[in-house]
Amino acid sequence: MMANQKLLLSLVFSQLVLASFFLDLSNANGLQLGFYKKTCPDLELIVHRTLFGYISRDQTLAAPLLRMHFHDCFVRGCDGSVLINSTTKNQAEKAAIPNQTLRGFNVIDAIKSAVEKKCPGLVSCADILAMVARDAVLMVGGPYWDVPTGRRDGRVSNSLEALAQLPSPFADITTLKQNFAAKGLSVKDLVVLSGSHTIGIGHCFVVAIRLYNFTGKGDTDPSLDPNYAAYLKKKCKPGDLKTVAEMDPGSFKTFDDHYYTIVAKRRGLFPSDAALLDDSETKAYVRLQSHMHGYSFAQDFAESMKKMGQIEVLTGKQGEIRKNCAVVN
Ligand code: HEM
Ligand SMILES: *[C@@H]1O[C@H](CO)[C@@H](O)[C@H](O)[C@H]1NC(C)=O
Ligand SMILES: *[C@@H]1O[C@H](CO)[C@@H](O)[C@H](O)[C@H]1NC(C)=O
Ligand SMILES: CC(=O)N[C@H]1CO[C@H](CO)[C@@H](O)[C@@H]1O
Repeated sequence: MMANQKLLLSLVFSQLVLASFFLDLSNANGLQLGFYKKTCPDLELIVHRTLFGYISRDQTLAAPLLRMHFHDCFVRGCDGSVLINSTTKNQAEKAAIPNQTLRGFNVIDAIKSAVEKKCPGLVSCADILAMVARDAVLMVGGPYWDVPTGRRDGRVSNSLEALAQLPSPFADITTLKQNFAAKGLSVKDLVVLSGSHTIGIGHCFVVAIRLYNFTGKGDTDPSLDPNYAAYLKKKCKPGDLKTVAEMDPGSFKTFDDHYYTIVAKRRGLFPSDAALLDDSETKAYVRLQSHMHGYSFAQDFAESMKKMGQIEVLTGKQGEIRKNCAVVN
């Protein structure tokens, strides 16, 4: 090889190393891979093992735990504020309508207790939630991603903020794009992270408006496949507060790429799922993953989750390390 070619190569290489160095720093928002490596070397193992105890008994827990991390990150950043209980003086995020269907708080508490036994006062609830969401997805067949840690727990949790900042299942594509942009997430992140709806359930009372009174005239949402609407009407009767519908019927317990086929067939459960067909970029992604059997979905999902997990995080001396995830110290 000629000397100047070598030089050129090494220049390109050092540029790449430099570029990735800066990218890592700026992307990680002050978080760090292996933040607890010295202080709590068994952390990832404790989290994984304790979680596995629950998920191996009840696979449906993976979905609400993933959703919990999303709800945490979208309100005041990923600071564990979704885990805080209301008090006589404060209506916490948990009390907000979209949170009423969250579950799995007991799992987080059990993991936190197990972690506290080994490494007292060191590991934030926000970090635990981020690792749990990752491991939960992995345990039901989804991709793995690195979770840089070092998040600190917030001291504020407010139900009105949750209501204002969490995207509504009735939102149109413009609003959804704004909701995500407000958190530094792209249109691609929106369509990729919506793929979470390949696992889990939705309550009939959320879907009912689409089925029975979409514009207040006793009508059905025309964006819904009529055959699917008929199927859902059999399942979801007006006024039913209890029944749930699988978001990916037949495989709602496993993390696969069916979501995009479902949305492409106009069988997404919520208007916010259907809305992904109303924008050229999100529509193209839905079509592509549906035709190509999700060929890049797993990798895209891992990337977008890593990004979501870094929204407005508290680091360094900010916030606190909560002793009990449900109460501010
Ligand atoms: C794009 C905006 C989004 C809207 C409007 C939305 C809305 C909803 C709604 C209304 C439910 C049903 C809750 C119930 O009735 O019990 C739900 C379930 C769920 N969502 Fe989303 N979601 C969105 C994005 C996301 C994201 C970004 C994630 C994760 C990263 C996520 C993960 C989940 C999961 C896993 C479930 C199933 C929960 C269970 O089985 O209990 N969603 N979502
Ligand atoms: C938080 O609230 C839940 C549900 O009401 C309850 O089971 C739990 O004991 C509470 N935790 C604390 C520490 O108060
Ligand atoms: C449908 O919506 C309209 C307008 O909001 C309302 O007046 C009507 O009572 C609703 N019907 C049912 C069955 O809920
Ligand atoms: C999980 C949780 O805390 N859910 C609460 C959501 O808010 C309602 C009241 O608005 C409570 O009844 C639920 O317990």
